[in-house]
Amino acid sequence: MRRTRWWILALLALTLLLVACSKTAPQNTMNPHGPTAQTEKNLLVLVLWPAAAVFLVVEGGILLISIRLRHRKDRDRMPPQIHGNTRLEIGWTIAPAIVLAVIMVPTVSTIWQLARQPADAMQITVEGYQWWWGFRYTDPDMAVNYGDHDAIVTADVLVIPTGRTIDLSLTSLGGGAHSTAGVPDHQVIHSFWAPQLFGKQDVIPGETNHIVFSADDPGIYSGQCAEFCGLQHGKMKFRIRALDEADWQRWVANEKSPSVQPNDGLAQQGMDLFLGVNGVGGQCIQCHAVGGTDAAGTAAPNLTHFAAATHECFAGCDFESFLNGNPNAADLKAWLADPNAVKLGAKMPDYGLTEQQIDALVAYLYSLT
Ligand code: HEC
Ligand SMILES: [Cu+2]
Repeated sequence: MRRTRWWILALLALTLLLVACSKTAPQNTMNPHGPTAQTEKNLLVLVLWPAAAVFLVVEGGILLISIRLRHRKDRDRMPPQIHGNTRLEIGWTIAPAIVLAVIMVPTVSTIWQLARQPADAMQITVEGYQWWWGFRYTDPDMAVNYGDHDAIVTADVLVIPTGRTIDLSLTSLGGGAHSTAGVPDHQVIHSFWAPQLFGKQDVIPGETNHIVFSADDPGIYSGQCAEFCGLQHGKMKFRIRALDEADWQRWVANEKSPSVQPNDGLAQQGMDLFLGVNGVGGQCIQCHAVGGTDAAGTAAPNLTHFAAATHECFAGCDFESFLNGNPNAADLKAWLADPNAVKLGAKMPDYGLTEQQIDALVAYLYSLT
């Protein structure tokens, strides 16, 4: 019995160890891809070595003492009892104080360094909802070229240019719906975290925290909410897509333009249903916006360029928008058929759509490139 228990423990330890060797770890703090993550990693490693030394000395000491001074069968008397050792006690009070004082210098200076907000940084507001992320590009040169020239707004995937310093303003905007007083409901604390680019920063209702960062190389960096925020906290994911200058310019030009008018019949039907032009449907526009149409809801992901290649995932990045470059119609159909069946608690109701209506809506949504 004892033997089996040891075996199980040993196997568990081995599993943990092997899991740590994974090569495909997209959220690895130890593999930074930008100066902010690099600075944070440097500090982490700097503190890690003294911490490891302290761990070895303290735990090693405990082990050594308990082995050397353990009770032995043939001993029938207590060993000599000693009380205290002033020199030792003063020593192990002063030593940690010195270690902490030394570590404080690089820690505080790193905190100050990372809190700097350069005036020329690109401004993007991150909006935390239950349970998805929205991104608002608030710089004047990022306004769309139609309607009231509002900011470019996207969801799920934060697209950025490489090498540019980005200043994120983190806001918590609740569950989407608003009370009659205009106050967002379900405002809770989230945390924005993409380990390869930056560490965690809390997203607090009524406050604006900042993350200043940049990405060195083009690529996709995954992130997720890191503060328990309700039922689907675990599926409140996002991706950061860093583009080189040419791709970035193309992306911006596309996002600035209104949604394309569908030219095939099914997509056109979907659009009518979405907007409710024939007296059927029309619920979607209570919450969603599609640039260049009457849909201007702000409680849910902006769908203007839902099918842009960069919008790789939807509904908190829990579903892929494309599979091998083709529309992932199956997942989108399941979503429209009953959002709560595939993401329990999602703040999008089931509208009892027919299969034909769902097909039309899917065709419309995938026409929004
Ligand atoms: C009551 C508000 C509301 C209405 C009405 C609504 N939705 Fe949604 N929708 C949401 C919310 C909230 C999400 C994000 C949910 C999540 O990820 O947890 C969402 C997500 C989506 C997404 C994924 C978007 C993305 O980029 O992540 C699509 C597509 C979508 N809705 C389509 C529709 C269609 C089509 C209709 C009309 C039949 C509709 N919605 C009606 C609230 C609504
Ligand atoms: Cu969250």
